[in-house]
Amino acid sequence: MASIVAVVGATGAVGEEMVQVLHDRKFPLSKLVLLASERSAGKKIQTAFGEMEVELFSVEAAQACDFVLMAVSGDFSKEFSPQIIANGKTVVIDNSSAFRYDEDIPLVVPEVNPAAMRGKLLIANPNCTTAIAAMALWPLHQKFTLRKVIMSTYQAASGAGAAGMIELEAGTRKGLNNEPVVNEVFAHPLPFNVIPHIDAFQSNGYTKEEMKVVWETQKIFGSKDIACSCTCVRIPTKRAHSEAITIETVEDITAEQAMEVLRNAPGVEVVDNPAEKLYPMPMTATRKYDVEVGRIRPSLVFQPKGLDLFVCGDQLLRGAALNAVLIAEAKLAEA
Ligand code: 11C
Repeated sequence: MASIVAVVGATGAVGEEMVQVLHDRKFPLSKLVLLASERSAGKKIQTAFGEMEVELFSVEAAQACDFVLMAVSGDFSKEFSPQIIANGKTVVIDNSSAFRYDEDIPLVVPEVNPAAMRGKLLIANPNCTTAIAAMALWPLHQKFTLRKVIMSTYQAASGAGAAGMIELEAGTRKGLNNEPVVNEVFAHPLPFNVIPHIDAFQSNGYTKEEMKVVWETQKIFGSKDIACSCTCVRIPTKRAHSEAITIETVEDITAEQAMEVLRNAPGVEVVDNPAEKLYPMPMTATRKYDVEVGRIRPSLVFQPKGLDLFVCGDQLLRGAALNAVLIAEAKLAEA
């Protein structure tokens, strides 16, 4: 059945991709509405559906839709998402972290825990870093049971939105011209640098981005028994996040077994042929729906119950817009 869908925040990097993914996946739309605050309302933007005018957000306008994809701040979502679903029918899929840790709000990667959103109207989309890792880790967890996950990330500028990508590009040009590189979005200049600081530092010394990986992996996988630890680092790439992951498993695991499982996993592309210089890279993972997984090898620490692997996924797609649209598709199938 065709649906009325609203994208709130359609002028941002994630909102723009949501519109593109709805188009590319031929989501059954009877109408698409782009909603935004006063700052963007009235703007005409080019989309895959042609030129569209951004309309002013109101709860009533959102409630006239079957699905509302929220690509806005957590504060905005916190205020308005509960008001929208109060009509008892509109499904809100929220890309912010506003509701991710509420016990009764499902946090969903559709390939992992679709049952969690059955009958629910407000669904949280995970942090991009978590969603990308989950694609590789879930199939391995199902077969070998994860005991520990230790992750270091190499995160692209797009995680900070369009402004982050612009700051990286402009700063790189300035750096090449030996001009001073200014930083407003990132904690330090990002070009020619790496920054081990994403989101706010917490009292335990980890950043919020790092703790999101811990909290969200445990919630999505439905297991507090998986011990996770993460170091999140911003690097000067544009829009695909990379993750070096070490796992310890309950069952014995070999690289060949893991590769076999991952080759059959939805949303995963195994790219692992070092002899041919084939492994996951942001350059090849960018604009792909599937997450690239490679460098799969026995952990030198946890062998025979552990592996090291490298994962790359498009932050704006798998980490945000694609996941949100897949949630909407799964809700449609539920109806
Ligand atoms: C980053 N992962 O790379 C963040 C962006 O919780 O949805 C997404 C933040 C979130 O900066």
